[in-house]
Amino acid sequence: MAEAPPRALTIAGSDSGGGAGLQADLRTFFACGVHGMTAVTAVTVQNSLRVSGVVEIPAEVVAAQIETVASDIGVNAAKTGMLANADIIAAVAKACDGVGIGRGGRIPFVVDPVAASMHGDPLLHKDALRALREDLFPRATVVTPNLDEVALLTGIDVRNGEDQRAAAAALVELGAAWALVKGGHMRDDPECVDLLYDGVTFIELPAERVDTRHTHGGGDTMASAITSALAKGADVVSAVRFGKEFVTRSVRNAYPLGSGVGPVSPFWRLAPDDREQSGA
Ligand code: PXL
Repeated sequence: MAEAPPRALTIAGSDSGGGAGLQADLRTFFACGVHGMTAVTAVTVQNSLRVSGVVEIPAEVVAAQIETVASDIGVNAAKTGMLANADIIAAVAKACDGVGIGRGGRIPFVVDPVAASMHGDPLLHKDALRALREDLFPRATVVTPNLDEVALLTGIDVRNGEDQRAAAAALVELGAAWALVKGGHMRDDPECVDLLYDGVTFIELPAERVDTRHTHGGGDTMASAITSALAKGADVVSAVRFGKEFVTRSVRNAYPLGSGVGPVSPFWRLAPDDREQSGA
């Protein structure tokens, strides 16, 4: 009998197209050798072109999923994705406190503040941004916004490295232990530089910009790779470096699907060709 691997929990929405959301999270957990568990927050009706429907799960059912897996199976690290509304966010904060997830407890907590799909379809009610800032950021080991989310959360429109530092500082000010401001959306930059900050030290994480339009689930994959590394006991800086490397390889192995945007592939280790030989 094999030994049980570390366990990671994603608190996130379902993407029926299998590209992003909890499907991307689970793929990444398993690709990283971690057992993946889910607290489902919403079911999206979605393909490669658009999100055409959303059903939100009752907040108490989201909380019950967290409590039920934590009390029996145990959680070594957790992450959030789509949280949909303020009631769910409040219930997640309370349930996480109860089982020791987040800064008040001993279980690392990655908060990926998902607000919209890459097509701009909303995945979070506008009035829930405040709950995200006030209920979740102070509990976060690390927050992982992209630049659109940074603008919504801090009002800072990041166009260069200086803005990126100001945004990271604002996010730490909101209570996150670490902020990772992802630079992937600064499109005129030939590199894709992410910035990690803990209130003391700025750490720049550069990577090549991969030329593809198939990046569906990229943010989820990175946050899940970070969560996997934390579940295995890595410190935050090593976990984020691992996540950056992992997502760059996953984007390099993204594939077309449907007639819209295809998903990144966390299974790049199984890539059928030798694209992996050429890079990082
Ligand atoms: O990639 C962000 C994301 C998270 N969760 C769900 C999504 C998406 C993007 O489309 O659909 C359910």
